[in-house]
Amino acid sequence: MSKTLSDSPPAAARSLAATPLNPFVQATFVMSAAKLDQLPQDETPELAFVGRSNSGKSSALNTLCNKKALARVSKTPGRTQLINLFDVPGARLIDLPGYGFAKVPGSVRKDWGKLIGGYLETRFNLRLLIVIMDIRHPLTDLDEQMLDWAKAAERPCHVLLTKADKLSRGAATTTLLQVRAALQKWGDGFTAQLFSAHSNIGVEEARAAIHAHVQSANLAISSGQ
Ligand SMILES: Nc1nc2c(ncn2[C@@H]2O[C@H](COP(=O)(O)OP(=O)(O)OP(=O)(O)O)[C@@H](O)[C@H]2O)c(=O)[nH]1
Ligand SMILES: [Mg+2]
Repeated sequence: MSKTLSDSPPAAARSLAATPLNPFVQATFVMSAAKLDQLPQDETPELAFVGRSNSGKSSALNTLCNKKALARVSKTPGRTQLINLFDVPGARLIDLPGYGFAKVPGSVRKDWGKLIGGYLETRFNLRLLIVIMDIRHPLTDLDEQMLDWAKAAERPCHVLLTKADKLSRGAATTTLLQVRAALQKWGDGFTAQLFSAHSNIGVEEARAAIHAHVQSANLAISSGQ
């Protein structure tokens, strides 16, 4: 039987980091939405990839799913302009447009803002934000606003400090520790790790962390917290 992200792990397998789970490899493209009312109205838990434009959201999603071209990657910032939806067993992955790209014309930026903001405000089934930050520019003002929003909306966040291949291991670790210390301001549900889509740093760790977040969200819901 295939594993689903919303299944409870067997009691003996609580150590998720050691569990070779990978429902992500079964990801399939569902649809692109230009408007919120096109999104499916069901209770499937959603995990959304958010972050600055060009930070590596689509690349991270592809790497987690072990598929090269599931979500479209580009050197040109602002590539993802629609909300792209992918099904995995028991959950849905959402690739959102990036924020903070200054060269996009104001009118388009306004539409994206509406789309991202509207998505975040209205999706009651949003369980986790996977916040992608380029390790060379972590915790920008817009990232902090996103974390503030997540805190207020009681949504946990797992930060992938991506492009870790661009730094030495020592420099990457120093940044990770600084980011983890800074995340304490937002509380327990805010975690961070190193990641690289190019050299596969942190891929298993990210799959396990995302799975663990989904589990604890399910537990909180089923116990009425
Ligand atoms: N070195 C390195 N480059 C990366 C990594 N991840 C992404 N990139 C590069 O960063 C650029 C942007 O990647 P995308 O995945 O398209 O970024 P995005 O956040 O989805 O961008 P938008 O959809 O435009 O917001 C591409 O040129 C990628 O090849 C990584 O882990 N390491
Ligand atoms: Mg993208």
